[in-house]
Amino acid sequence: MDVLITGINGQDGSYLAELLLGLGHNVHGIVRRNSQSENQTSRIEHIRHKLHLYYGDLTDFASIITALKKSNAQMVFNLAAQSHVKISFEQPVYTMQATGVGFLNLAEAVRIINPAIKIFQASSSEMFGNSADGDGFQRELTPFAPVSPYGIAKLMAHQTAINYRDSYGMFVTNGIFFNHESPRRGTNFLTNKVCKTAVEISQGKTDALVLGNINTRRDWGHSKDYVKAMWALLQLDKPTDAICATGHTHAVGDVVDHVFGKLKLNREKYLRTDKRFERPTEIFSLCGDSSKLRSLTGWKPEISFEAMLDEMVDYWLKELK
Ligand code: NAP
Ligand code: G4F
Repeated sequence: MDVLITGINGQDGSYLAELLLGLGHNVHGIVRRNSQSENQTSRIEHIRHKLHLYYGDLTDFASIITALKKSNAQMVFNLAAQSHVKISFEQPVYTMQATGVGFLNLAEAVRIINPAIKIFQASSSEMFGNSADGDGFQRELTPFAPVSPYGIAKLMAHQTAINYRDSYGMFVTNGIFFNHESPRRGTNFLTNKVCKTAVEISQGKTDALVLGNINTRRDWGHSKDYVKAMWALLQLDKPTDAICATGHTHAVGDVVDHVFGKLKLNREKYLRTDKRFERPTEIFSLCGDSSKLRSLTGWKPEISFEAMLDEMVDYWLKELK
């Protein structure tokens, strides 16, 4: 099968490409032009010779049409987005264009070219804002109440997906994904910032880890597990909306404690906070109930929070040696 991945050079895109190549599919991807050419394929360099890549951008309708036509894809995974919540406050308009309208461009291009193409949309737990059920979990029917430009843009895309399903009978599935990480995570996201900086401290290269709010809680899983859920969702007979999460929540401080503990670093000595890393509005606690996904597909996470952080620290110990 020919499969197209937008955001193929991102954290999830690179793991999904590996998974699909392993299953024997022809993998196509959209990459953005960058003035340093190695940046545009930095996470997929090791498999680049097996991929079919097209320059494009979700804000450029013509480039999506070209990629759909050239790839002849029967499935599209929309993983491209301006995906950083804090940066979405600094670039709200671009975030709406790329993360919100970008999905509309893709859905419309598929409708025009071949409405039988199946679409996976990477929806986000950020759409819930501070909304939760009485027991503290977020579920598919928990009301959405986003508190960031990114969350609002993702909700636009999410509702557009449902509208294209209802209006045109298209196969468009929303995976409502909670935080997921790996050594390939951008180093300006919390987990990889902590892992990389802690290793630098342990090697005497820097003397502080400076964070924003350390009391917020997230449901953190591993990207490698979550791309398996994306694939499983598109194998179902019908499109749906489903949460992908571990069901366990940890505070930012727990990430620091685990990583500092592994490297034998003293939290009081090296951890500082600075308002510069806080957001204008914040989500205080995320914890997802993925019962629906688990019963529909049999998916379950295999990599624990601790094993994931250990892998990330080991990656940086090797990389920064
Ligand atoms: P990521 O590492 O930031 O990757 C995003 C990818 O999108 C990158 O390859 C980036 O290109 C590309 N991109 C950005 N703007 C684009 C545009 N206008 N047109 C085309 N491509 C564009 O994100 P991720 O962690 O892999 O996440 C994948 C998707 O899942 C995203 O949509 C994200 O919002 C969503 N999501 C992620 C999480 C999570 O915790 N990771 C949770 C819920 C939902 P470059 O490589 O050139 O930068
Ligand atoms: O790692 P984060 O930046 O991830 P955030 O904001 O939860 O968003 C991620 O998960 C979403 C799913 O829920 C995705 F849709 C989205 O694309 C992205 O992948 O921050 C995690 C927590 C936040 O509460 C943040 O305020 O860590 C807190 N934090 C504290 N200090 C920090 C920092 N976050 C970052 N990035 N940098 C800090 O210095």
